[in-house]
Amino acid sequence: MKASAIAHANIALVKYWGKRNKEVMLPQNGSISMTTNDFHAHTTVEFDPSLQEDILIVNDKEFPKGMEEYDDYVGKFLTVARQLSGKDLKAKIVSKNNFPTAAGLASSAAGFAALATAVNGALGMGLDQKGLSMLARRGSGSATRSIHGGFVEWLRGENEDGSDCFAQQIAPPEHWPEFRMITCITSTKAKKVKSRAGMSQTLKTSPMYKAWLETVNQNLETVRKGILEKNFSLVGSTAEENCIKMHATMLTTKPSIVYWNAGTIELIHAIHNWRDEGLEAYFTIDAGPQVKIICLEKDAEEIVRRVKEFPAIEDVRVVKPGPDARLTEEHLF
Ligand code: 2P0
Repeated sequence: MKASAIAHANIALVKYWGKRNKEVMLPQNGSISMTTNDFHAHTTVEFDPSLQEDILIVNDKEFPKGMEEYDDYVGKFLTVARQLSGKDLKAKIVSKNNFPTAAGLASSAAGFAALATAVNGALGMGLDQKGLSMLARRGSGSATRSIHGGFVEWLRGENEDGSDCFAQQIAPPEHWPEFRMITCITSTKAKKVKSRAGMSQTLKTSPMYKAWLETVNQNLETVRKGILEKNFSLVGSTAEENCIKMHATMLTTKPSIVYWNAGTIELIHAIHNWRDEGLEAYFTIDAGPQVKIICLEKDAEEIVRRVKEFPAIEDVRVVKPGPDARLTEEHLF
């Protein structure tokens, strides 16, 4: 009843921002992402009849009952896993990320994809990737996509029970190995507004949210087609447009949500200028200040060189399409 798994963070090209059902974790719209080859969570879980309470340790820090990380995330997730498996046992969970947590780098995506994969192994639930993506979704929406490697679409679905709301791979990593995202870390501080609270407030108060929903399906279609045809300009430009639209809904939320910092804005201008000069790069930004520059392998080195000239940039990591979530024999305890 012990298993370990590794899952990689994903970066969305068409974003998820808003739920239509908070209980079952259903999104207002579909989304598309690239699973990275680098940023990952490594998680070990053991279900143990002798445990009185769940134990959760992330990056060497314990999160007991009463803390948001346990109560609103892992505790709720374990309740779902226990219902599905029919095994009412307490668990010890130890997880480590190789990237900054809560800084707009989708740590919950990698974390819950790894946890769902490990729980499935530990409890012998026998879920396939579709089932795993639905289980991961109950922990965090974006985790749905990290079950698959490569380029992935999380389907919105129509059913209220979430039975048609899961992720599927558009293309494996080998399909487009030249695709790159350059993650530019402008701050490693935890963000002020967590995604979950932020998206809920946006849905309630942003006058732009309706326009977001009206145009997102077109973006999904374009990016899906662009990935299959390996049309870099189409994917990059649509991803950038989609990101700006999502941030427009955040900025117009009441009270306003501004995830960007000065370094973020500096890079946006720089990327626009580089493009005018013929260096083809686009950006995408999530619920945090980091800028992910979308480019092809041939331009990555030059872009990294330019990014490093900005004093505001604390770290630069280049990622490419990465693998599926998977079990590992390497246990953390
Ligand atoms: C995304 N983000 O598609 C978007 C872009 C942030 C901005 O998915 O409440 O941490 O756990 O479902 O998955 C962040 O949302 O939120 C996210 P919950 P999650 O990557």
